[in-house]
Amino acid sequence: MADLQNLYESILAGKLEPAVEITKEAIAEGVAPQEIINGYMIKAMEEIGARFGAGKAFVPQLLMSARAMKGALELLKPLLKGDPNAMVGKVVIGTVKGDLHDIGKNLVASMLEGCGFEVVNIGIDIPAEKFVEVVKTEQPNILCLSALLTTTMGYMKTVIDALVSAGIRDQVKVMVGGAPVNQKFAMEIGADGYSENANEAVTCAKGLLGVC
Ligand code: B12
Repeated sequence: MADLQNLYESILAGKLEPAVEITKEAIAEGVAPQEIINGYMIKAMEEIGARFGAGKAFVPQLLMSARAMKGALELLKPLLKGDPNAMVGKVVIGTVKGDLHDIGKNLVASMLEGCGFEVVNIGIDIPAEKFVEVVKTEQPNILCLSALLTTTMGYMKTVIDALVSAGIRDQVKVMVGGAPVNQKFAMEIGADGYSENANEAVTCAKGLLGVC
């Protein structure tokens, strides 16, 4: 049996190799990807974040944990993929300017892809002008914005304002998320949707398109 508690410990300790090995074993044993991700991987990232917040862990440790999580997540990504013929809608997703966090964003992207969305993932540290440009060229149904810092979450409003200024706000739904973001904030900045995690992001996205 794959030692999933050890997967949690490995990510927490920033150890890539054991994290990858245990994930491989769990996949071979048929453990559901959602259980691996939500039950162990995200919990480890929450714990390292809490330790960092309490001054008991530092940036290099966050980076090591992020590396271990990303490596293990890479193996699970193909298992989150769904039927490409059942395309529900198109999504552009990115982390806003000033913010380099991308693990949660990439998880949301993978879940959406797995549930039938075509996803254009444009990366991290994205300025408003770039979001506007990509919405014009890709013409997505939904623009997803991610922010993990209290200092960058306000930039989501800058992006929405830029869509308004460019005259394209009514062409695309805007969904926001990230640890410091909540429903109230989402409504205040004029977003159409918010969800707390990657699973609910799918429900929210389908709801915005009226397909559930
Ligand atoms: C890993 C990490 C890093 C890594 C990021 C690596 C990477 N490639 O992403 C590194 C080391 C680079 C980093 C840097 C920094 N970090 Co950091 N980081 C974290 C940590 C530990 C985990 C984040 C994570 O990956 N979580 C796991 C994923 C799966 O969860 P998630 O991101 O929340 O995403 C889920 C939801 O939020 C949601 N979601 C996310 N995006 C979206 C988008 C949409 C549209 C939707 C619908 C949903 C959604 O769904 C996701 C999946 O369920 C958090 C702690 C925490 N608890 O969040 C701190 C944390 C976010 N970091 C923090 C800080 C302070 C920093 C630094 C400023 C540290 C420094 N002094 O340099 C820098 C800032 C760099 C920058 N400019 O961005 C603080 C933020 C505090 C604050 N209130 O603003 C936190 C909270 C740690 C803490 N407790 O203090 N960090």
